[in-house]
Amino acid sequence: MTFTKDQIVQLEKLVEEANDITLITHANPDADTVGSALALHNVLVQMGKKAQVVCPNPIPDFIQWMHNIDTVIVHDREGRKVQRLVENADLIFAMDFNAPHRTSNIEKSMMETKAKKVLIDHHLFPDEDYFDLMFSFPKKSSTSELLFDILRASNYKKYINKEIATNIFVGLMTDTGSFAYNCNQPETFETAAELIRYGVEVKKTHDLIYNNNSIDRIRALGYSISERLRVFPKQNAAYISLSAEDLTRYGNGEGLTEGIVNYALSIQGICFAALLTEKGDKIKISFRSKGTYDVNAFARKYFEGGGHHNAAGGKSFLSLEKTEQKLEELITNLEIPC
Ligand SMILES: [Mn+2]
Repeated sequence: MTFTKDQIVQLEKLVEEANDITLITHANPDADTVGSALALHNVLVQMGKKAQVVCPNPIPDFIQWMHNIDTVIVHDREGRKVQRLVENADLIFAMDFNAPHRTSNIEKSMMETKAKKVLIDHHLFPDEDYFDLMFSFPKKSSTSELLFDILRASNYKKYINKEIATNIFVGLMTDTGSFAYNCNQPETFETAAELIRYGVEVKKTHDLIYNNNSIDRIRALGYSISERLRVFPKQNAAYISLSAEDLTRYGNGEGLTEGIVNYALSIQGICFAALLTEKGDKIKISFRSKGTYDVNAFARKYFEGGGHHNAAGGKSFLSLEKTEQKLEELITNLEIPC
């Protein structure tokens, strides 16, 4: 399944008619949402459009080097400005999320704006009533890969340059865990090959993402595994739980706990993993699975979240301890094939 020529024509028309364009990322932005937004932003600016990327909350440290990252406006820091940019835009793009509520503090402005609304995303169940035009392809590895397909199929192909290709590559690489999952199809690797033709430096880009950890992050990882990991061998499950105090001890930087859940999942015989982090009045939860167990359904049913089959997020407004209890009770009753 791919998009139609008609969708591309509609997209080009919406862009042509718009002067003020705002590109929105999801809350707790990752490299796919930011990379795809910045890549499309680059194209729009080259076309002479007034375009702006906005984020609900700060961008994690590990992607702070991305091209044009310093142009992004963050709602947590400049709320009024983001509100104006969303509400007064002619056209908004939702990059890498399926419904306004995924933007937390930008949701209200998204509901009030008169702008035309375009979705470019690979999450299941997009909010069809909200968007005027949707590029929704859950089979795609990443929104970045989907965007690259769209650019190449449109009049925007001529604007693709090394910076755009690199930002897209970062989204693709990180959403597939360095080409390890969500990429069991030749097209994803063909996309990567094409991005390299546009000048992407693979080793350098990989090092900037994966070999660029702060000391705090590495120490937090060690602590999480040695002190905060609980394993349920019978249920093929494991989880890590970090209190606000734990996070503060390691500086609580943006992206401090990024990827830590994958270490729980990497244990032999573990096919369900979760990471709980205490953030203000809520507990943020990341879920991962290997194989057939659907953590998207699990997160939706029990923790007000969702995402993908093997990777999802959720939240809880119980205390950390109560959330741990709830999760453990669920785990104990789960049948997780491995
Ligand atoms: Mn994504």
